[in-house]
Amino acid sequence: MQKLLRRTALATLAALAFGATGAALAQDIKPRIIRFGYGLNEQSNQGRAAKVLAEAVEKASGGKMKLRAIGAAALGPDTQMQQALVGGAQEMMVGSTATLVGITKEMALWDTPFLFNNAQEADAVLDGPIGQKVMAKLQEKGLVGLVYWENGFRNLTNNKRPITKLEDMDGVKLRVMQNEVFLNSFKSLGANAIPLPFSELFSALETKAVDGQENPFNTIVSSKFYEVQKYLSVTNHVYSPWIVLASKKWWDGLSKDEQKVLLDAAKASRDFERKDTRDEAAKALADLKSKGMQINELAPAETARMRDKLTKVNALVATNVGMELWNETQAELAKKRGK
Ligand code: TK8
Repeated sequence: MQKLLRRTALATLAALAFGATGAALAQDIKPRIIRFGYGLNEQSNQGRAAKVLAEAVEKASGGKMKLRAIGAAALGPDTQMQQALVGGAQEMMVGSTATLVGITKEMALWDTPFLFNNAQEADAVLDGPIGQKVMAKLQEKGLVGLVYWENGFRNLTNNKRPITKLEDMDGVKLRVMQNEVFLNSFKSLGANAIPLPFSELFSALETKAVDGQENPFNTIVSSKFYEVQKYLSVTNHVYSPWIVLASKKWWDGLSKDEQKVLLDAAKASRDFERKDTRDEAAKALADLKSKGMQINELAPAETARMRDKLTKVNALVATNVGMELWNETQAELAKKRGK
């Protein structure tokens, strides 16, 4: 009986495996090499998810579509890759929505300080109608958005002093993303905000060209910022998504089957990435402490003061993304919060 069961199970597995390849064979899928660029290194949440994406594409296409994940900004910083996608010189990438604002202004919505209170709100809005509407705007500009990944809630590191109150930000030379809202946010908090591409950040910290930076725990770990930064202040001042993009020029030449392979694989990578990122973030503080960082959490009253200062930039975001989208987002969040 045991044996019989095992044989049936094996036969089923074989049928499934054959079915999968059979289906891939029957589909309209051509051999393709896909260059997929990203900014962090291979041993990061971004790198791990890129690998999962590559495997999913390979499997679903019966080995015909090969996604080459190229990390550490070897294909250039986010903005350079975006241009390569628009021009059709590169097929795919993952990067920050914040650096996309120059192409699609609606992406600035995600730069709103303290927009989301937790990851569940972020998932719901990003994967829901609002996130999809913002993503669809990319098409007019030569890009196709597939899914949002989690970069995460951002926190401050620096070498000057622990940030325990608003005034501690005074004059801190802080690297920010190349993005107007981030630049304005940190200026209004009193920092000396300096926009730089991520690929230049580690050496800017190392050479003390800047005092600090802000990124989620995961990146502080994977990019080894703890080697060149003393203080970590937990502010959670904004949630940053990453977005998986394809060149529209290239995408429009794919068959429906090929597009489906990529979209399904992108969704699988998203689900993996969010879980992996959250698991890692939950352990990161202990990890960073053991690596010698001095960590402090901002007192609620100080967070409130920071929040207060930052509401100034909300008007800027609203103007950039359009009042309609802004109001719709606020209404959606109010509904989710039961207000
Ligand atoms: C990686 C960047 C990074 C972002 C930044 O390419 O620039 O600080 O948080 O994740 O997109």
